[in-house]
Amino acid sequence: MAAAAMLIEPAPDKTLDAQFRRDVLTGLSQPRKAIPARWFYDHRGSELFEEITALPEYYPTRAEVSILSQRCDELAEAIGRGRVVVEFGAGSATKTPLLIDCIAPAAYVPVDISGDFLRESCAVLAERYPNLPIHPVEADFSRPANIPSELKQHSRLGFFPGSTIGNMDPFAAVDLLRTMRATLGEDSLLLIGMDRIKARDTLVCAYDDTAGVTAEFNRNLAVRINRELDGTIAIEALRHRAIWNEQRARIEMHLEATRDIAFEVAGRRFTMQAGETIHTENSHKYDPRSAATLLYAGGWEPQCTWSDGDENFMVIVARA
Ligand code: AVJ
Repeated sequence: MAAAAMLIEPAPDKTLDAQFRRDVLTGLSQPRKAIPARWFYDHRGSELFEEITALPEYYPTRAEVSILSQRCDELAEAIGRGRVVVEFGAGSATKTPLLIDCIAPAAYVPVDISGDFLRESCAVLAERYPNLPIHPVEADFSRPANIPSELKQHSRLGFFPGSTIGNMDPFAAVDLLRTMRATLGEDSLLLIGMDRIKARDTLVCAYDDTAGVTAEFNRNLAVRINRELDGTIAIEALRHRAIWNEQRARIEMHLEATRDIAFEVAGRRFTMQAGETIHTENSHKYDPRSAATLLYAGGWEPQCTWSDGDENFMVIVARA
């Protein structure tokens, strides 16, 4: 049975390094250069993202934390106690405890592709919650994952905070929501954070801060390519751009060449003309209706939606 199941599974994951190389080379070979946003998060990139969350212009983290802390009673009522929390992405030290404190879960299952991030966040939580069973799963959460079988008798709550869903275009987001439903199973709930559509200036400033941290975060992708893939990209010739795409309701980040440049990556040669960009991130924004439509399409029925006082951000509980 196990052997037969293995035969029909897709080829095992290539190593992360090989995936990075493939995504960068493919992305730089397209007529419109683009690299998936997941590759921002090397060690330095994760540090820079932490810094971003504390910037005055970057409202999403503060807004989400304020919802989770101020709506604890309502969250507990909507979710109930004793569920198994399955967090997609290794938990953040600030958000996960807010959830655990209000719903007293039966166990905590962080799913993350990076064993390092997993170990780190498990260690922090184990210290804080010595009686909470923690079952880390090292896996790509965009594929169906197996929840440890000893937890099967509990219903589950998927936890997907931070507006991470915003990095996906709606097609991929619906795919991911359906995969989460398959991972979580019958009777499950999903607690998801989504960033709201708002004034263009507020959005652009959140992704183009005056301290230049987001610019460094964006350029760090090129630094990583140079280091890990033998790249020769002239970092100082790349300018950070944050653009509001009104039609698609998303912030786009790009690295724009300020002059004609040529470089190598992994032995291959690429050129950029002045003004040409590498598209490095999409951050889709939703209003309550478009959020609900996305969730329905992904197999989830919204039950409750909460926003912060400024209506910057939404936290939604949906049921399978
Ligand atoms: C982690 C994807 C939610 O889109 O706001 C922050 C990443 N990029 N500043 C976002 C990010 C630039 C962030 N997410």
